[in-house]
Amino acid sequence: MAQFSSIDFQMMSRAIDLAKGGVYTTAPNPNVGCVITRNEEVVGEGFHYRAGEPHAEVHALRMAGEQSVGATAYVTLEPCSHYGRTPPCAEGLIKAKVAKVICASQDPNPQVAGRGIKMLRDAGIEVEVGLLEQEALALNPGFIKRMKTGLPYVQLKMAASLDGQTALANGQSQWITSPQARQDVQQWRARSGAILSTSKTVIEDNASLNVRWSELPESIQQRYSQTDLRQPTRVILDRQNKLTPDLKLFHSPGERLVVSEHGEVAMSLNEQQQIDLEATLACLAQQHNINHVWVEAGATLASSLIREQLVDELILYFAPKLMGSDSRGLLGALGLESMTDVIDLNIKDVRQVGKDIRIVASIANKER
Ligand code: AOF
Ligand code: ZN
Repeated sequence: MAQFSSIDFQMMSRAIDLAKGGVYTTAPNPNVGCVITRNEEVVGEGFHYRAGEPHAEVHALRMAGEQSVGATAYVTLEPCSHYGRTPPCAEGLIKAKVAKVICASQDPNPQVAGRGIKMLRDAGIEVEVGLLEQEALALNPGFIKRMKTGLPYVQLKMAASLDGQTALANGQSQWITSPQARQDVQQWRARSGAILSTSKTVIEDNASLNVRWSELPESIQQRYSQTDLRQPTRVILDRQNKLTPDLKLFHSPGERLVVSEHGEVAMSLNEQQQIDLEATLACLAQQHNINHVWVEAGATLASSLIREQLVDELILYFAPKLMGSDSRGLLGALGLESMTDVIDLNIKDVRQVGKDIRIVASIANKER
């Protein structure tokens, strides 16, 4: 393992911060940042903003100009080696005559996967890999999971009273959580490639399930122009063809993919005659290049996704309310028979959003 200096850590941290500038815009491409230094001074920096546009290294090299000769480049992802929508960054770094490249992690894209590093080394450039690797990998959970497994990263959102209930026995449920929590949801939607829901949820709430500029937090409105933010693709499971054309879903901005017998995504049924969720997610990742799925639906879909170990992260909002056990709970049956099978969570973040509590947790005992 290479020895990295404190300047190295500082510069890679800067590159990681820069990369975050693309969280709402780069999909299906990864978020990547780059800093170029000479004599420990920053001479260039940049990040990837949108698929089809220049990669992080190109922006940083343009800014550095002649000063890239003999410089060190810090990149959060291995520089690419392939002609995609843009020419290979490894070639750009070689032409710019940098002396050293430090990357946080390898690119899991099979078109790159170490070839970028090899190209640089073959050209006599010193390359080191692994600086702040975990932090850099955390920039792109969806891209990495899609490249490595052919499945998207799945975040499941749920909202409930403090005692875990979501609706009264008579079905009344709307607005358990505060407007601030709903604004927070808008921000998560804006980061994701797709929103997954069911025809039941869409019909009950007449939900448009898209990103509404006016409801996004001000910090996002100030930083991004309305036209730059992408709408996630709305993916609706509709096994029984219940969706009707009058629904808001069909009259609001954003693409739609209906999963049904004759829908844009052909459904495959499992043994229980339910839509095969893994096959659906695989189709989204592999045919539609979706890295990151945000799920907003009811207890049935939530339970199935958890049972099938397809969820990576839970985003739970708890409102300071009590609803009692004659209400409906967050999840349906999980069929657990032993305490050793209980789903263990790792809490990643807890905070108050408006009046509510938000918990972000990953699933600890996931087998894949
Ligand atoms: C880099 N620097 O900033 C990014 C990289 O379609 P293209 O040409 O944009 O290529 C996309 C692929 O390039 C993407 O799948 C990933 O492997 C790599 N992304 N590489 O050197 C960057 N965004
Ligand atoms: Zn590149």
